[in-house]
Amino acid sequence: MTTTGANTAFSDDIFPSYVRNERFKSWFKDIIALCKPERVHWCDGSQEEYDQLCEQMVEAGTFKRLNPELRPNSFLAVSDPSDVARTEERTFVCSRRKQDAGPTNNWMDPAKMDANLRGFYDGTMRGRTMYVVPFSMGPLGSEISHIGIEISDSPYVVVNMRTMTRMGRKVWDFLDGKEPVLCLHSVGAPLAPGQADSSWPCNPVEKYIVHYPENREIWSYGSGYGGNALLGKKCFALRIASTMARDEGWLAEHMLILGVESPKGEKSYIGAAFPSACGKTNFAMLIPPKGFDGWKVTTVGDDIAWIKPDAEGTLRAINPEAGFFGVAPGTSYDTNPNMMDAIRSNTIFTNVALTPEGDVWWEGMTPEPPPSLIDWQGQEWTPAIGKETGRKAAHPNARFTVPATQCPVADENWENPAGVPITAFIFGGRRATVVPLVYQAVNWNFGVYLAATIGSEMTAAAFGALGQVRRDPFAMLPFCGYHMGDYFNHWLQIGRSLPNPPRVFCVNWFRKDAEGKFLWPGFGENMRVLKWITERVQGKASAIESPLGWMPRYEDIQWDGMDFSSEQFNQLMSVEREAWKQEILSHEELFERLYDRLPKEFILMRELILSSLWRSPEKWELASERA
Ligand code: SAT
Ligand code: MN
Repeated sequence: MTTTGANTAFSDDIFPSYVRNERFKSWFKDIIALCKPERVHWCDGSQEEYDQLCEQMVEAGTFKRLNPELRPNSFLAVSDPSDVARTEERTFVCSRRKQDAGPTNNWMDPAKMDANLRGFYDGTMRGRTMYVVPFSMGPLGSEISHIGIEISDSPYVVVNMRTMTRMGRKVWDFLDGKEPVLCLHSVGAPLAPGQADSSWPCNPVEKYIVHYPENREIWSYGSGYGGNALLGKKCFALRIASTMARDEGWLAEHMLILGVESPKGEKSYIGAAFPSACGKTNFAMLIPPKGFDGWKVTTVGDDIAWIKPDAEGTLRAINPEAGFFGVAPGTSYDTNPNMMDAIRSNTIFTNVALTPEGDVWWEGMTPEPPPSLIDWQGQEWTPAIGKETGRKAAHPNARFTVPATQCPVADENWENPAGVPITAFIFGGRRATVVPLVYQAVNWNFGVYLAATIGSEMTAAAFGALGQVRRDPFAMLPFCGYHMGDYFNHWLQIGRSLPNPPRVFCVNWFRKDAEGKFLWPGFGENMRVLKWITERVQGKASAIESPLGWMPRYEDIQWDGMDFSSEQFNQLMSVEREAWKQEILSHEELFERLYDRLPKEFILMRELILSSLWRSPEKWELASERA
């Protein structure tokens, strides 16, 4: 760790000797003159540095140390109530041309945005320490990895970045001849001399999360929270990386990566994309149910995948992250025991409730809440108060930050610099009606169409009419750093370049019956679907043709250990002609928005699905087709 006073700001000796990257150096001189910090801290990524910063935050009131006997080396942070989630409406993609950002991103002319932002950043770090955080997304030295440098005035960001990325001194040694992504972050709360700091400094009025894809730069202002501030995550690993991937022929995706191993030791790796609130993290750590002795599911990543074709044309994927930044509410020993074990120590909790014993709690963690708590806003909370006021003990978007090494089912190759070979992609949404449990696209192009038109019903947490379907192409709607139509074309192009592209599947764990009861139990039982998928890829499982693609019959799924009738299964898999015609027609809304760059293949594929629906019975059922 090196700390220097800002009085050395303008001389070259402000740089430690290991900082040699010229692009970074000239950028840094500009930034330090603009932000005017009190001092500069060059992060080395060591445990000592982490411990010191945590201790410093305990003293400042940002962190509360949890009971070391219950949660060793773990902390609770509670944010300003205005700073609890990503702010999509304040997120911008400032490409040089507006049409390159496309209709799904906010855009402003980059020169105008720069002038605008410089006003905000002028003196924004007064009274604060500027931390310089070198980090690698992906294992250091991997062909698929990329390096970033984040400048931030938030120690909370530094310690979270240490868990979520490979952060530290050694990153600089891998930078020679490379172009780092330059990331600037400020909480937007300068301190006047003698002014007391708040425990969660942020700017409650102004927030900007700005991406300059051509410059490979990110400027974030006003928020200290998650994806707004940990710039390696959504900003770099998805928005900027997706534009790099488009230019360089690879994929940066909002996907988990998991490994599935059969009792015979056959191993497959799968990438899966789901919009938020679809159980992605639970799926990444699935525990095989009764009847699946000897099957293993292992985790490579839970949120982001970088995927690159190798010399043989196999798609190889890495998880660019080094930790999990997971949603706490709903996580329990029932829903995700592996994650519960992972977060027993060395974890930063944000916006959860505190128990009198100095441990954490959130809605859904245990069937019954503890008798009394301090809620995420520091107020007393009891089950009675909760009932009366509707107040939650933990914020619905409360998070934990935990090193991936603590995952008990981390895959043996999760840090393999060569990545893991992907043989299937799964896309899913949350749909109470219309969409069957699982179906396989007839080919790559068809799979791209299905992924592009994936939708999820609005949950109570999201703004919009309950039950209304929001299209979330590839679960990338808020994360694609360029025109979504170009993104679809890029996926089609990747398929053209591969001798044997992965198979594509769609799933829906959330279909309900007429009474509103779930038709499928989900969680560990999803293993039954996963097994069929891996065996389809290996050419071992049967399927029949449906109006939507290939589907398993009842007898194609392993039912050992589960009581599920063929009638129940057929109900879950049925395809209703009228509902699907409406579904297909409703894709028009998305297509209209993207029309100028929509792949022409999509128009033809839509016609193909419609024509196969026309020749299907009013209600297409697996059983009737078999008869
Ligand atoms: O806050 S983050 O964007 O990092 C988490 C998420 O929204 O998935
Ligand atoms: Mn995510």
